[in-house]
Amino acid sequence: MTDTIYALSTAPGRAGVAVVRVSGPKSADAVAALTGREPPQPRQAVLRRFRDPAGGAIDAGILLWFLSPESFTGEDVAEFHVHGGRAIVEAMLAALARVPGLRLAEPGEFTRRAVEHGKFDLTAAEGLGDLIAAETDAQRRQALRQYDGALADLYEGWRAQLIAQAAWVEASIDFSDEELPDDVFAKARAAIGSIAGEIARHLDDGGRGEIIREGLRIALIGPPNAGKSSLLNALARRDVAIVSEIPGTTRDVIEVKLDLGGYPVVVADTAGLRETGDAIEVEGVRRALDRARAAELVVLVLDGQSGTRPVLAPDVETKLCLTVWNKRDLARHAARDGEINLSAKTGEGVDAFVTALTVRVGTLADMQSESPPLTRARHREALLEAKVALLRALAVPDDQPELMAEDVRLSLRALGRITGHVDVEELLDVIFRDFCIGK
Ligand SMILES: Nc1nc2c(ncn2[C@@H]2O[C@H](COP(=O)(O)OP(=O)(O)OP(=O)(O)O)[C@@H](O)[C@H]2O)c(=O)[nH]1
Ligand SMILES: [Mg+2]
Repeated sequence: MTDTIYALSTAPGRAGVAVVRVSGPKSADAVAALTGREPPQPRQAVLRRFRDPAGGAIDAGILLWFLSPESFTGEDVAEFHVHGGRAIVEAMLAALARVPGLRLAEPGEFTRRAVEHGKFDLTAAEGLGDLIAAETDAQRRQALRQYDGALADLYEGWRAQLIAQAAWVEASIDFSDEELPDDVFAKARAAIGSIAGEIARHLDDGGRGEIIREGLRIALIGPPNAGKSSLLNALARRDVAIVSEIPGTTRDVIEVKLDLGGYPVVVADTAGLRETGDAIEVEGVRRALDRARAAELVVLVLDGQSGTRPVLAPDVETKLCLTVWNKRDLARHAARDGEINLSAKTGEGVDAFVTALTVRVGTLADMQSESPPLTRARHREALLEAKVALLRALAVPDDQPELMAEDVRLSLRALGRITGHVDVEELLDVIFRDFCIGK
């Protein structure tokens, strides 16, 4: 029999309310032990006094009862909403520990049970994790979409189409041409080709989903003393990096996480680019260039007073999204179209810079896009595997349908791994059913 588990579901510490959740077949026992009564009507909040079965009142609060399968985990679930004090929560957990058959949940165990009971798939579970971790609006929207099943629908949709095609390929192994409709094999091949194309396009989305999950990396680069550290401080609205009139002040890469119009970004200040004999500064310049190459976007910060622009390496130049001329309070540079004059010191022009940067970040992240983006390396790996298997299947000659069937099956497995629905039994059942319809 499954264990009955319990845990504090809200963040630990002082709060108005804390929720202690119990899930499993003995949840009703837990309610009886702590309230001395039967569970109330499902999904109806009731006020109850909670006490320790070993004696003594703990608190008064709200009790919610969910009857299997209509609960988060799919099991019987009790929720105790108590006042959010440390001692109250401790006493509730101690009281539950005394109920026979109950144990403390492991991290993620409630969600895992929800997946096991088919409440949602793995991608939705991951979406839920991301939703709880979301710090910006774009992250929240993306996570909610995934929790709502957008990725599961996409991947399961491909899987369903492939299962249908696999059935036709299998049929062409076992039956002669006369017994099958015309062009079965050619049609299956075309359909498999179009799914492979869709997967390839999905993979080739510039990593926008991962960017939103993990934050888009922006590197501030430029010559020494141009004001990169000053600009980072202006963006962060605090003194993160050391600013001085001595060229070559910044050596290490300094990163600040920011919310740019709802998009999560990590802005990096770097060492000023120049030829130098100072070994530490040389290392700083190397790190600056590495950071620029690793970034999605590069901002070139120049001194408007000097008006000079360094030549960038081609691989850095391609990442360049904005050029800013700093020290506008001292000199206004005749900027080219799209370039920005600003003063990191007075703040003049910084808002315009932030707006321009936000537009570029938004374009990269492209939240308006119709199809949901790939969000995790785990999905990327499995999709790549599925794509490679499908491309192999397409290369199989017409007279070897067994080989094609095998590759389609491998791609199905890879797709099924993403949602957690790898199930050969199911696959065989469906193939058989589809096959009968086909005949
Ligand atoms: N007048 C004026 N001075 C500025 C402005 N921005 C930066 N400075 C000054 O320029 C000098 C260099 O600024 P930093 O921000 O340290 O320049 P940096 O690009 O980080 O320099 P390195 O770390 O050496 O590469 C400092 O003395 C700043 O006070 C500005 O907008 N106007
Ligand atoms: Mg600096």
